[in-house]
Parts: sequence; structure tokens; C-alpha cells
Amino acid sequence: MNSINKKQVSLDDFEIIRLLGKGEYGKVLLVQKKDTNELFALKILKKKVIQEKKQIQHTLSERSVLQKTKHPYIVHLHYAFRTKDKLYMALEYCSGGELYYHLSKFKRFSEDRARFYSACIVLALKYLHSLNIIYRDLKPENIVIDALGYPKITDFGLSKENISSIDVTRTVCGTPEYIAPEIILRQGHGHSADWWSLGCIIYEMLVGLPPFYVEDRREVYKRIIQSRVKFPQAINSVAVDLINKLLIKDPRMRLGADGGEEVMAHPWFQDIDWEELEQKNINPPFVPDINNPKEPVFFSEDFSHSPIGESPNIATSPGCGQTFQGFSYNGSGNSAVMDLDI
Ligand code: ISQ
Repeated sequence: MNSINKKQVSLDDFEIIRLLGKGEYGKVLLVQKKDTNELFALKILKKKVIQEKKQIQHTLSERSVLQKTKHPYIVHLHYAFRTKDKLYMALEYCSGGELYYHLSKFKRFSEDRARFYSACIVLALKYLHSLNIIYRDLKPENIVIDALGYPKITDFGLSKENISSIDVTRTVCGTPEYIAPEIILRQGHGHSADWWSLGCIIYEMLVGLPPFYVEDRREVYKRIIQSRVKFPQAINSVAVDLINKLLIKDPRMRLGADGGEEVMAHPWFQDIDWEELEQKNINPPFVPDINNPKEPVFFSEDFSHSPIGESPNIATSPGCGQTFQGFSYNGSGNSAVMDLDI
């Protein structure tokens, strides 16, 4: 049952500007809403691919997570709608591009820049955990930078809601380099899995490569489970201490196991004013130079010449199946999560 009163949006309400990214399940377009001229990142997922890949629960989870959340360091979902064969999510557009883009361009960040992004992500994770949401798929590709230089996490396809640390899930998913050992070992996982991924990201921002990186995927898994992480000499010992504590193999012993406050209290974050950061009152160390937000410069050039055509906008009809019922959302924020009938 859909309790939305406002007019439902559709693809017709947006002008397509450019392709921003492409993944296994669909693509992300830069679009402009015709009536307000606002820019959005429109994430488009093909229902067929999602169904084939048994990703339905993930997709609905992403929509429902994003709809629930309102946080300065989490991308906001403004609208969600569907057609006969696609699902659309109009997300807050972050014109500074993916963290991954900047990391691959500069190889690594200064300690201050790495600390700033890490601290914002700590606040986002602490907030998600307070809602009993485990992110599970934290990686530089899933962090975008807004026009002011603040990072935001996106892509909630893998996040699992309503899981307490005791009531664990047993699904293997996520990107190998950042995945926690307890997920690989199918020992069930809780909030600590996200603190592990944060440790991997801090390492990558400071060192230039993920901590267990090697070409062979099986070898990555082996290293995650068995190997101690090695650090180049140049890395600050306080940062090394934090990363080592976030990369403790036993999730119960890992920093953050007793809550995000433990991570916030680590000496590496000593100079962070957490309250000011939560209010976005701290100036980001890097501000993207954006002349024209409609001409994205911080996204991979691979996509800039790709065709961006969208198939005709066939409105949802009663005959299109009930599988994705409950997906649509008009941004009012108070519509019920509706019937996620999977
Ligand atoms: C927001 N802004 C830019 C790119 C994005 C990609 C995926 C999800 C949200 C985004």
C-alpha cells in the first residue's frame, strides 16, 4: 500500500546530462530536474539483472536504508520510482566525484586529508549502527565528495538492516580487499565488520594500496584471514596503531566492537572536534574546483563519450509484477516503507 499523496515523479521529469558511472547492475546518470533545475545522480537498476542475480533484497534494502537516513555524510535519496523493467533512485549529486577517482589520481592522501575523510566516515558508520544498519560494503568506490569537499557514503546495496551483533547474518558478499575475515569465514558478522573496512580504507588513503592487495582473489582472502598487515616506514606510528586495532581478526577484540566512541577516542583523531564535524563546521582540506557542476570533472573519463540513452519511459502498470512493490518514494521522508513483499 502506497501512502504517498504528492505527485509521483518519473524519468520524464528529468533531463539526462551525462553518464557518471556504470556497474554490473546498471548505471548512474547525472540528471537535471526540469521544474527546479536541481541536479541529481540517478541510479538505474535493471530489474531483470537484479532478479537474475538474486539481488532483489539488496536493492530494496538500499532504497529503504537511504529513505530512512538523514546524515551529513550519507548521500540523500530524493526520489525513487520504477518502470516496467527498471528501478530508479534520484540521489543527492556530489560533484566532487568518487573518492576512488582522487585516490587513483594522487595515489595517496596527506595525513590530514585522510584523517578528515576517515572522521566523517566514522560519524556516518556510527549513525548507521545506531539504526542497526551494517554497511558491509565500505570501499573508496562507495564514497563520493560533495561540491564543498565533504565525503558521503553511498551504495547501500549490501547493507543489512535490523541486525544486531548477536543476530548475525551469513551471507558472503562485498569486495574482497575490504571484506572482514569473519565474513569470509562465514562466522556471522556484526557492526565490527564495518570498522574492519574502515581500517582498510585508512590504510589505502595513507599507503596507496589496500592492506591485503594481491592480484589473485583467493590469495587476498587468505591474507585477510591469516596475514599481519605491513606498513611502509613513513607511516605515522599513531596511524599504524589505529589501523592495527581496526584490523584485529577477531571481531570481538577489534576497535569499535564496543561502539563507534572507541574509534573516535583513538589518539589519531585527537584534534577532531566531533560536534563541529557533525555540523559540517570544519573546512574540508580539499575543495573541488568546480566551474560548471553540469560538466563533471572528477569522474572517470571512460564514461564521458558513452551513449546515455534511456529506453522509453513505460510507466509502471499493474501487470508489471509485484516483486518491486514498495520501491517508489517521493522524497517527503514520511511515507511508510510500504510493502517490501519479497
Ligand atoms: C552521487 N553523486 C555522484 C555520484 C554518485 C554515484 C553513485 C551514487 C551517488 C552519487
